[in-house]
Amino acid sequence: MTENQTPNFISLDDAAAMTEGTRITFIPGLQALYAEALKNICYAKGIPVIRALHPQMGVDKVTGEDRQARLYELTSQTGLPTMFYNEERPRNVWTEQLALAESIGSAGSPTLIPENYKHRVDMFGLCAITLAEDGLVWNMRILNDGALSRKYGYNEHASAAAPEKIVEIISVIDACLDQQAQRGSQYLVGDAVSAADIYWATMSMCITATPPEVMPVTQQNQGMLKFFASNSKRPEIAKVLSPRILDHQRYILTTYCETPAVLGGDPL
Ligand SMILES: N[C@@H](CCC(=O)N[C@@H](CS)C(=O)NCC(=O)O)C(=O)O
Repeated sequence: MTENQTPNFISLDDAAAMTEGTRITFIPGLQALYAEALKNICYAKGIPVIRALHPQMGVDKVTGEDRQARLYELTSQTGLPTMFYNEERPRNVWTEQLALAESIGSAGSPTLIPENYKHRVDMFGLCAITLAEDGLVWNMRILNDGALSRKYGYNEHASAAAPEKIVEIISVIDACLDQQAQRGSQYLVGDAVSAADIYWATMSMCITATPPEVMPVTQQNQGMLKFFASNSKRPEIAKVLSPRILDHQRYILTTYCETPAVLGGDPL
């Protein structure tokens, strides 16, 4: 995509009705992390993505209808992103989305799920502490009270425990990168890029201040960017955010992902 091109978003109904291609739901202008990461996975795999509009939580002001009713009807859930491929069932969970991306990727694209099973154990373990229940994003999401965090188990006790869990996860990743550097690898697993690198580099933007040459500022994401940057300044997090973590994030995003990120929405 060239610099000035704004991406086109089709409707959810159109995406569901199509019988060919890879369609993924997004919120224009917002790097919703699971959607952003899947976009990066598809980019690394050379998969052309058709963007569709993800309906937002809440009720339509005019009709009073649940804005996600159609999404629920189509996918039996409402999480962002959902992924359609050809006429197959929609995929809503990162493990299924990753497996699909791996299988439909372009010839010559990197293998993101390592063939070596020991490496695969490491790769899925690192992804799980990043994306799965009680992982990095999960805990970041319950730092504050709100409609979304309530959906993910926010309560005072869980929220108070979240920062230490985030710190522990960052420390695991940092130790892994350190060990790998000593073996001469700049990747989280083995000697090549894997899904762990792409998911971590993308999702860890929730605890870093990411510059606009990597993540452009839009009307839709400015609040989120401020929140992410403020997380990076929490003393307990700042202490474990090593240059190694930041260098790896920058290297993966600028080498394997589309940077600056293409978001649509209203750039500032
Ligand atoms: N279901 C996805 C995670 C996506 C996700 O948690 N999305 C959140 C936003 S960060 C969402 O849209 N939640 C609203 C909902 O599930 O209704 C997965 O497990 O791979």
